[in-house]
Amino acid sequence: MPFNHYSIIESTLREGEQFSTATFTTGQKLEIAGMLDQFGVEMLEMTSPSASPQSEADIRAVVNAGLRARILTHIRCNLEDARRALDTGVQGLDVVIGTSPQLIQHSHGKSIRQIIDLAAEVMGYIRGQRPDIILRFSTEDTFRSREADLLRVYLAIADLGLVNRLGVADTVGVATPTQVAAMVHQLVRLTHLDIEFHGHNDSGCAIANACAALEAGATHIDTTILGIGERNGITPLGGLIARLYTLDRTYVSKYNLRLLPALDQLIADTCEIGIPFSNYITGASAFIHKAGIHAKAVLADPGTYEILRPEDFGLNREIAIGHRLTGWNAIRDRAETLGLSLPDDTIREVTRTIKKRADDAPLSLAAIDDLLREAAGAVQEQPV
Ligand code: HCA
Ligand code: CU
Repeated sequence: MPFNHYSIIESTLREGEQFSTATFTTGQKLEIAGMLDQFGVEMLEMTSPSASPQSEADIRAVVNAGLRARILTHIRCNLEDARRALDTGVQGLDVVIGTSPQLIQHSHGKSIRQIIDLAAEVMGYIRGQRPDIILRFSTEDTFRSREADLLRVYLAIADLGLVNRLGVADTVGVATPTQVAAMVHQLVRLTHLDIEFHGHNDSGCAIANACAALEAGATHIDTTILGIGERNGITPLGGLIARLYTLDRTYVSKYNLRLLPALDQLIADTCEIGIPFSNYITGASAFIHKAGIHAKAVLADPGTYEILRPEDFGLNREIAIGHRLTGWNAIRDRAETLGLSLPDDTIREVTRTIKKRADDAPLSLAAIDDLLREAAGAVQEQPV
């Protein structure tokens, strides 16, 4: 069962750094890495040391932080990048080269034959230098590459016997879950190597594609916190967790789920973006129930309208009651919370008042509490 032994390659410190408003200081990188390590992700991917002097120094700083997570860096397929990356002491190298006609033409200009020869040279060099390193080879823009080209490249690399993992990358967010499953399944069947999926979210399939990859036998999924990355980003860590949790909570029980809100907030603050209202688990309205029918059922059993339990993430549910869709069960629950025991008729009357007033504008909780207390006073004043 792939869901029982998959690993997260958390790429906030690589793909995430490519997000429009992300520029992490060394201190911020250490903080993010430390919190992700506590959360329990298995691997942290960092920007190539070839990107800038600070990028190189930051890898060394994170490598020396003594984290449990393995530290990887992400490099282009060339000897110079490989040499610099090996020098940082990382535990893994993620090597990538474009194979789609678009990238062959406009990125590196190499033929498929030349790609295979270069990759063989680079993989051989890395393995020769560090027999113990975790080595991954990935094609960039996998899903716009010709299938025959991909198979030639992947099989040639697999046959070298040098890499631990093959990566497939939906670089432009164009793949469907069916296409991802077919590609991953093919690689699992043909190579028996670990398979990684990296998916962009341009057309909204990044989480579904990651799930399809796991179902087809992928062993590693790339994520970033809040999904930050190039353009509108990749599979978000919290979204992947929500997807897997709702299949079976045990699939994510290895992670410290209560740290998720702090992780999302840290990146929202660092990148100066808000957490979207629609965000998985940590969006402001993720656990707010509103309509009277929903509120009644949730008060009886939260499982009626909640597939994720907020308390598992250190969060609370909220029942919104000051609006025209409210119901008297929710108002009664509020009265009970206030310690007021009111007859049902009175509760129904207060509910009618709230609905009427909320037709003009929603009522605050304080305003509702006042109405309930007033009603309680009136009830007490009545002769017995
Ligand atoms: C990039 C491209 C990449 C690589 C993914 C991978 C992509 O920014 O270098 O190495 O698996 O989306 O293709 O992020
Ligand atoms: Cu990417």
